[in-house]
Amino acid sequence: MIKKISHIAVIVPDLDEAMDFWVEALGLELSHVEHVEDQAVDVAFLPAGESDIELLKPITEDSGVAKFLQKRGPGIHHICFEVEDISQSLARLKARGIQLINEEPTIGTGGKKIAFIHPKSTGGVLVELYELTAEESWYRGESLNRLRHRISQGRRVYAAAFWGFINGLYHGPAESNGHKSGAHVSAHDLTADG
Ligand code: CMX
Repeated sequence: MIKKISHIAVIVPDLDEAMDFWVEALGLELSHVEHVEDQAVDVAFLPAGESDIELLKPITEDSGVAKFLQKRGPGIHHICFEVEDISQSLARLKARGIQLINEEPTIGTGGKKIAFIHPKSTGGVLVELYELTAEESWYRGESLNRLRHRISQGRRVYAAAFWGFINGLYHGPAESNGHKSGAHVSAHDLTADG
C-alpha cells in the first residue's frame, strides 16, 4: 500500500527567504517550483534522498495553509506518503472509520492524485496520500506558465521554476520519476547572477 514518504511539507511565509536556510545553509537543492491554484499555494521542492522537503507558501488569506500560518506560524504542516492505489487506500481507511478530508482523490502538485486524512483521526498529524500519474511532467509545464505570470518571490525561486520547465521539455513523461527529472538546480546555480 505505502511506497515511500513522498515529502514533509513545511509552511513558510516567503519561499525565497526560506532558501537561505534550506538551500544555502543546509545544502539541499531546489528542483522546481509549482503554483497550485486548487490548493492556493506556491510549492518549492527540495529533494532529500528518496523524499522531498516541500516548502508551502499560501497565496490567499483563507486557505487551510494560510490559516495554519496565521494561527501557528511557520513550521511542519503535513507528511505525505506515496501509495500504489489511492482509491483503494481511501476505501480501506474509510472502512476503518478514519475521517477523510477528501473521500475522493483531488489534483495536487504535478497533476498527482492526492487526498488528505484529517488530523483528528491521526493523533494530530495532517497526513496526505498521493498516487503518481502519467500527466505529471505536462502538468508541471502548465503550472510554470501560470506561475510565470504571477510569481514575485525573487530570482532564486523563479530560476528553479524556469529550470523545472526546461527539464520537463527535455525529459518528458517517460523519463519522469515523480517530480524529480533531469538536472537539478544547485545552490550555486541559484546564486549566480542573472
Ligand atoms: N496539522 C495538525 N492539525 C491541523 C493542521 C495541520 N496541518 N491544520 C489544521 N489542523 C487542526 C486545526 O488546528 C483544527 O483543530 P481544532 O479543531 O482543535 O482547533 C482542526 O485541525 C480543523 O482545522 P481547520 O483549519 O479549522 O479546518 P478544516 O477541518 O476545514 O481543514 C485541513 C483542515 C487540515 C484539511 C486544511 O486546513 C488543510 O490544511 N488542507 C491541506 C491543504 C494543503 O496542504 N495543500 C497543499 C497541497 C500541496 C501538496 O500536494 O503537497
